[in-house]
Amino acid sequence: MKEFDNILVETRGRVGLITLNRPDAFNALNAALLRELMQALQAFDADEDVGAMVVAGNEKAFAAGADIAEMADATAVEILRSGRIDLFDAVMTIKKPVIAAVSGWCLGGGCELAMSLDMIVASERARFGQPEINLGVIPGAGGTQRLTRAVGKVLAMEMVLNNRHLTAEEALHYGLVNKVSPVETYLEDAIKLADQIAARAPLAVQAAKAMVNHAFESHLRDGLADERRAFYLLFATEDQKEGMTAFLEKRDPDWKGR
Ligand code: CO8
Repeated sequence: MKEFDNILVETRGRVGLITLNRPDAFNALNAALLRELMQALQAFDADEDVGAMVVAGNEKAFAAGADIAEMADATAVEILRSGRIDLFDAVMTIKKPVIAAVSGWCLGGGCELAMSLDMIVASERARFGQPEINLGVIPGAGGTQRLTRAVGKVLAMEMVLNNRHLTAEEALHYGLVNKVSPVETYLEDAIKLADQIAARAPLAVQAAKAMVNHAFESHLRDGLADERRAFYLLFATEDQKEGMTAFLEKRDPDWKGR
């Protein structure tokens, strides 16, 4: 993959690892970083040797939000035309699972980015918040919507209206994160989780991700009908035959992604 200015990219086995790399600004999400992040996610999504991805920051910050210096003087029309927020929407087009590995500050657009990915492994030092109210604005990339679905109305209200932060343990308690790990191991734990998923039947993993996400956007009856169609369709894959045969033959399956 090509070199980037604001992110680092590498593979660990079948896991694509993207590290946000603006440490001097707590990984504040400027437009260039967001564009590079999307390019890297899309490149890994298209790479058959990658089964899942991890997006990480560093120990002090996953990301402290959108880059305030870049936005401070913008007009409404400039912000609209810049397409920055559209880059968050583009994350939703990624088919393979993406796990956020979060330590330190995970604020504003950083929290919105983590929530727009599929799972979150947090270090014990992670702090989640939507502090936009302090800047005279509100979350603009899903904070009022995804946070409310994740933690419920009253806590989301407190976080968005009054800048209440969540510790990692609180985030686990309220269902915002999957797991809290020591700061020394959170990244490896996120990669391990991604690695386990990357070893599973690829087409079934992608269908499963799509259907869980679908649950947020559809009525139950429509979601159930779409899930059933995806289930039927997987019987057209070689991996379904292999998975069920391997179970009956009491051996490990050999997934082909076909
Ligand atoms: N944008 C730009 N620079 C930042 C940001 C940021 N979000 N956060 C930190 N920095 C910079 C600081 O300016 C400072 O730079 P310098 O050393 O050059 O002065 C450096 O990072 C270190 O920051 P501090 O000195 O403030 O460090 P502290 O340890 O005292 O505080 C905090 C750390 C608490 C993280 C503090 O920096 C802070 O409150 N940051 C801002 C958090 C915030 O308000 N985030 C929300 C931003 S708005 C947003 O995300 C809206 C998203 C909408 C959609 C997305 C569109 C792209």
